[in-house]
Amino acid sequence: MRLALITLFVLIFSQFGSARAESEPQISVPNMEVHHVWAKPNYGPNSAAYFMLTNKGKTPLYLIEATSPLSKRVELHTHIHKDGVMKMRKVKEPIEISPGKTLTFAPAGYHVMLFAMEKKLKEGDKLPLTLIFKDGTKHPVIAKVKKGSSHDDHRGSH
Ligand SMILES: [Cu+2]
Repeated sequence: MRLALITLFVLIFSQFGSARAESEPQISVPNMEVHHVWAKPNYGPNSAAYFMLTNKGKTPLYLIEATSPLSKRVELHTHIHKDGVMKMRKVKEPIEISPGKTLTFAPAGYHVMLFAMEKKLKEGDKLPLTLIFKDGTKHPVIAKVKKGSSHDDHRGSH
């Protein structure tokens, strides 16, 4: 009886563990957490990646760059409304994340733009990315490739 209870407990606990896995942070250091890292399948040669970054420290974080071995040109982008049209724009200044705040990279907002990829991403692929901060720290993450909802297709032009 006791063994059965323990087995049941282990089963429930491991189920819980696997359900949580996707939202578990990929970066978990004293001053930040990064989770929900994902990328779009390619539409043409380019793709875009997204994540959520929480500043758990007491000073602002500044994201300045992202890199990937699958793209020679990676830029941090955002969308702006100009003359009634939504356009992508390269972010030249560091992206500040205040203490306690979470910054969400998402379709139609901030995104990591990957140009001229060496390999087309398809659903289920994994895309390695490195996030680089103003203080020189670099954090590797793996984006899971999946489709977003249809309205947030990343088809903007440059
Ligand atoms: Cu872009």
